[in-house]
Amino acid sequence: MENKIASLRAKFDEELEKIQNLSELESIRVEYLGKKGSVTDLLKGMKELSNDERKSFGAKVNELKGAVAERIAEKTKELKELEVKREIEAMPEFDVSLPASLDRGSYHPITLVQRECERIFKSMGFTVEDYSEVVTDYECFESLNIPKHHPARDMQDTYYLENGQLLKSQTSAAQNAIYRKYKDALINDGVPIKAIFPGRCFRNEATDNCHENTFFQMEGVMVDKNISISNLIYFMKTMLSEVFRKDIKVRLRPGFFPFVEPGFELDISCLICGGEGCPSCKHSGWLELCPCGMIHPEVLKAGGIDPDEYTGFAFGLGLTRLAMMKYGIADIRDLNSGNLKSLSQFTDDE
Ligand code: FA5
Repeated sequence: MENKIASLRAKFDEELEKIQNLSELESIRVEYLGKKGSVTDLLKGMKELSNDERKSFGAKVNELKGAVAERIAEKTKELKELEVKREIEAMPEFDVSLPASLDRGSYHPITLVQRECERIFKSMGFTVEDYSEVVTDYECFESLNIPKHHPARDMQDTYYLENGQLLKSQTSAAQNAIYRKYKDALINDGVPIKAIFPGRCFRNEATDNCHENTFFQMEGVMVDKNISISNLIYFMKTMLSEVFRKDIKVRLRPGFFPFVEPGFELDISCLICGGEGCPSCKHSGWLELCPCGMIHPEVLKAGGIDPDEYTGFAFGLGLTRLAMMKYGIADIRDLNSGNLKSLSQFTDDE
């Protein structure tokens, strides 16, 4: 019996020596250590042995099993290192001194308008903030004066996660955190809060030419002593004239959002049809672009700011719709299409 062990070990060593790659190694592993493998087979002959012989033979078979497994592990490591080496050797030479390829990528139209808006607001003293896409119910609704079961929640068909959090349905979800971040500088040092926060929003919407389920907004807030609607209108006008660099028709009408009072809808005359009416503006000639208003006292309070002392405005610019209007894209769904042929034709005109 012991001869069998020795000759199996010798056979294994000889075969292992010839192995060239990991798949051959796996075959040999199964051949020796698998359920029906040669090492396991050795145990079958044990029935004919005496108790003592069986004990010592069993121990030797186990020893062989361990040694075979160890050699296979060593060989695996060796072959993996060899594969990496071969891959590196097969890589084409890379010359860092060569000029860059002329076939350059391009920015997405939404990135272009986002950057443009950021540039405009930064030049007017606003900071640009980043915010999470997964937020709490408090951030997205309660801190914005929308308690649980408030009918205003139905205005946005929100995606809830199993843990109770949700995919941000509006960039307003960042307002509370911004007030908390800057309130001490406002109260103690008199530094006005001036911030914009662009971000991706998600709503379970039926899509059409001007509605997507995933789209970008850019929120803006300004809080200080004596901020009024005139300040709001000034910043909105400046932003639109800088983005479009031509005269565009806008209208301001009353709008309801629980987090502003008074609230407005700022619409833009559709630039796809020139205001005649088309699928991009739902045949109304106008496109809702940037709702806004004076921040509700309850929202300031939730942010740790005294509404008797401070006032402010907030707006929620539809960045994706702005990209549509700026670049004459008639269907909002093209922006999420990933179609490089249509998306790569816009360039940064700076
Ligand atoms: C809001 O989301 C408010 N949070 C905006 C706001 C902020 C109001 C601060 C007052 C003060 P609304 O649901 O209307 O409001 O969305 C704002 C803008 O986002 C719309 O005017 C539109 O331009 C854009 N928008 C909304 N839903 C979609 C959608 N499904 N697809 C593309 N753009 C959308």
